Amino acid sequence: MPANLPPEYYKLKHQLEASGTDDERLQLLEEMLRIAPKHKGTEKVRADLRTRVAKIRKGAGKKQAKKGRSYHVPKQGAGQIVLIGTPNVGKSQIVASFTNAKPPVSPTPYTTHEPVVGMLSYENIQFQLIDTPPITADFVQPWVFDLVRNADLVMLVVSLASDEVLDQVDIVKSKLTEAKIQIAGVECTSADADEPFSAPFTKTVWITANQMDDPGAVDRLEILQEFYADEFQIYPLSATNGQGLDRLQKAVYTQLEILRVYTKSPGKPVDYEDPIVLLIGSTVIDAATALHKDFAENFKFARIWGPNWHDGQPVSRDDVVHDGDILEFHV
Ligand SMILES: Nc1nc2c(ncn2[C@@H]2O[C@H](COP(=O)(O)OP(=O)(O)O)[C@@H](O)[C@H]2O)c(=O)[nH]1
Ligand SMILES: [Mg+2]
Repeated sequence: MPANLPPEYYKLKHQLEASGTDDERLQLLEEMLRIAPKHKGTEKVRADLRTRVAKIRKGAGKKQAKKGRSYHVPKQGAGQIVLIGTPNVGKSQIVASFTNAKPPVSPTPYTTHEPVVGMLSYENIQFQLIDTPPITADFVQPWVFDLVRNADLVMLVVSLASDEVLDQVDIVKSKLTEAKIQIAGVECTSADADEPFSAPFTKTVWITANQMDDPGAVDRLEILQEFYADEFQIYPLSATNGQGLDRLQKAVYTQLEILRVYTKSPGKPVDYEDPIVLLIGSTVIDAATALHKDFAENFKFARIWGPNWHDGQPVSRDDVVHDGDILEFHV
């Protein structure tokens, strides 16, 4: 027998699945119980709601319900990238397909409640990807914006399998504006914001147009580009077949303004497996510091190899290194 629950019920259900605290959940569950009509078709739904209310009440007796969460994910690897977007666009699938982490992936929306962190290998370095709960017009976990503010790069994931692809951008855009996060390159007019930005956080946000493998994807990508290519860099991707990943990774590498230098011990071969990742403009002593504090403290000189140098040329601490250079420290 169909339950015929009112639309308001589903709205609450969505909020419930994205909610962070027991207090919040309890309130939502009670409201859902209140508005769920009583008849044969809703018996199971109502029983389930009552069980969940009881469970939270029992738990609350044991431990104080947390007031609101915040998450800080310590940076690892060459850069931290946060994936955000509306429900069901494939954020979790991207992390599941391309990293070692296994966030829950599901055709049912609202399956992600916690940040899930995975490392994406690109050549011999790694980027840190963070999966987040969905952003909707009605609700977003406030801590998602903490992750955004801390990130080196933000991917606004949309789905090319959906006709709502433009709305998927709009919703996230307006939520970022509400959170006073300015998107780099996107003009924030006062009509977007309820008040002028005092100290805006400016973030680079790229559109990752996922589900490129969908039969309607090419047409939708064209529409997306027509509307948003001026404001965003757009990267088509398929989380299921990997199409577009290589181009995206190369772009990330360039965007992060990083370089790799390699090290060798005197008389030994170069270690190409484990580069030192530095920001463009870094010096020999920055490389030594990144390697080990002893190398920096006891630094006498280094020899360097690379297209900008004579083979094995001695360099001093303040010389600027280039991508692909090889360093041999003498301490
Ligand atoms: N065909 C196809 N399906 C995808 C792709 N990415 C995600 N999906 C599917 O879309 C659904 C929602 O994915 P999920 O990662 O859970 O979405 P999220 O809510 O944004 O985290 C799942 O059934 C995925 O398997 C893709 O690139 N191609
Ligand atoms: Mg998810």
